Amino acid sequence: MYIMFIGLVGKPSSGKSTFYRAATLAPAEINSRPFTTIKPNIGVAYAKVKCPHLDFEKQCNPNNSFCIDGNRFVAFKLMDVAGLVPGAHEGKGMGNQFLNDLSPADALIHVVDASGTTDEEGNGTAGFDPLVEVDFLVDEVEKWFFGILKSNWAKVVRRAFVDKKDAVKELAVILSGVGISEAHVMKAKSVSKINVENPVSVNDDELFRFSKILRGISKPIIIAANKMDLPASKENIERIKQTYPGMTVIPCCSEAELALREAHEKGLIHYVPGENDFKIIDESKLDDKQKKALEFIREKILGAWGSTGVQDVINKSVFEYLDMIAVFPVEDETRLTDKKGRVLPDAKLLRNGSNALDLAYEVHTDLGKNFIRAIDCRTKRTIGKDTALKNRDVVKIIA
Ligand SMILES: Nc1nc2c(ncn2[C@@H]2O[C@H](COP(=O)(O)OP(=O)(O)O)[C@@H](O)[C@H]2O)c(=O)[nH]1
Ligand SMILES: [Mg+2]
Repeated sequence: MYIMFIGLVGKPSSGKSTFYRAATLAPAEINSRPFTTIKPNIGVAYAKVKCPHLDFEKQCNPNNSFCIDGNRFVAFKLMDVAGLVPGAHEGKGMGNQFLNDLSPADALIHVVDASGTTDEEGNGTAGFDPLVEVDFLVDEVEKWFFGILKSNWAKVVRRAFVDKKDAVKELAVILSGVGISEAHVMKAKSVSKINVENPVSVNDDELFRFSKILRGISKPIIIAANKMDLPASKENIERIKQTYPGMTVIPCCSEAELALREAHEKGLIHYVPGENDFKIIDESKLDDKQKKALEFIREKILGAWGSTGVQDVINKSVFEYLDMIAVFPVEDETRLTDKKGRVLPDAKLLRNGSNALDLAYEVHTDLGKNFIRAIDCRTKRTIGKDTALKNRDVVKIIA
C-alpha cells in the first residue's frame, strides 16, 4: 500500500511542531485511523476536498477520514522532523540523523520563521533575515542528498559497467530507500541532460547538478512562511516571494490554526480548517481572554490574510506538488455504501494517473488480484482497468 508522506523541515523554533499539532488535530469522532503511528513524531494530517456526498444528495458516514460541512479531509502521513541548523549534513546538531528521517518523504514543507524573531539556531533575536533560513535549509538538504548519491555512485558504476545492467533502473533500485523511483531518475536525466546511462562518465560537478535536480523532483520543497501574525512578517514574506519566484511561498499562522482547531474540538466554536471565518457556538462558555484571542484571529489573521494558511500549505503540497487525487471506493454503487452500510466511508489519496486496478490494490491485495472491472458511480458506466481515475471519483470495484 502506498501512503503519501510529507516531512516538516526547518530550523529550531520556526514553528514546525505547532504546525504539526495543528495539522494532525482531527475530530475525536473519526472512526478508523488509516495507519498506525510508528514513531511519536509521525502523525496523520488531512488534505481537504469537496465531499462527493454533496453531488449525490446523501449524508456521508466517513470511516477513514472526516467531513465537515461538505468538506472531506483525507489522510496522509506527516512527520515533524527535529530542527536543522547550518552544517546539519556534516552532523551539526545531530543534523545528519534528522536529515535521514526525511528519506521516505515525498515532499518537504519548509516552515520558515517569517517574523525574523529567531536566528538560524532558533535563539530569540530581532530583525533576523528569513532569506538566510531559506538558503541554508535548501543547501543542507541538497548536500545531504548529494552525499547519498555520491556514496552509492561506485555501486551504480559497477552494476552498469561490470554487470551490464540498466543504470537508470539500478539507480532507482539503489535509491529507493530515499523515495526515488525510476520515473524520478528519468525525469532528472532529461532535465539535466546528464548522461547517467553511462555513470562512469559523470564527474562530481555533474553529479552534484544531477542530485540537485533529482532532489527537486523527488522531494519538492514548499515554503510555509510562518508567524505571519508578527509585525515584520508581511514585508519579509514579500521579499521571500520576490527572491525565490520559482518557489511556492504560503503565509501562515500555525498558532492560530492550532487555537481554532482546539476550540472547535472543545465545542467552543465551529471551524472548518482552511476557511476564512468561524462561528462562536456559545459566547457564555468563553472567558475574556479567549474572546480576545478569537477576535484577534478573526481580524488580524482570517480577515487580513484570508485563512491561517496551514490547510492551504497542505492542499498545495498534496494536490499540486504531489499531483494526488482523492478517490472514494464503495461496495454498493447505488447506495454508495460499504459492507456495514456506511455511506462514502473511505477516501484514498492516489497519484494522478492511477487507474481502477491501482485503487483495487490500495483497498485490498485480494481485490486487486481478483479484479474484474469497476463502475463509475456517477455515470454508472464501466471503467476499464487501464482508465485513469479522476479527482473525487466514486468507484465500485467488482472482483
Ligand atoms: N507568533 C507566532 N508564534 C508561533 C507561531 N507558530 C509557532 N509559534 C511559536 O514559536 C515557538 C516555537 O514553536 P515550535 O512549534 O515549538 O517550533 P519548532 O522548534 O520548529 O518545532 C513557540 O513559542 C510557538 O508558540 C505562529 O504562527 N505565530
Ligand atoms: Mg519542534
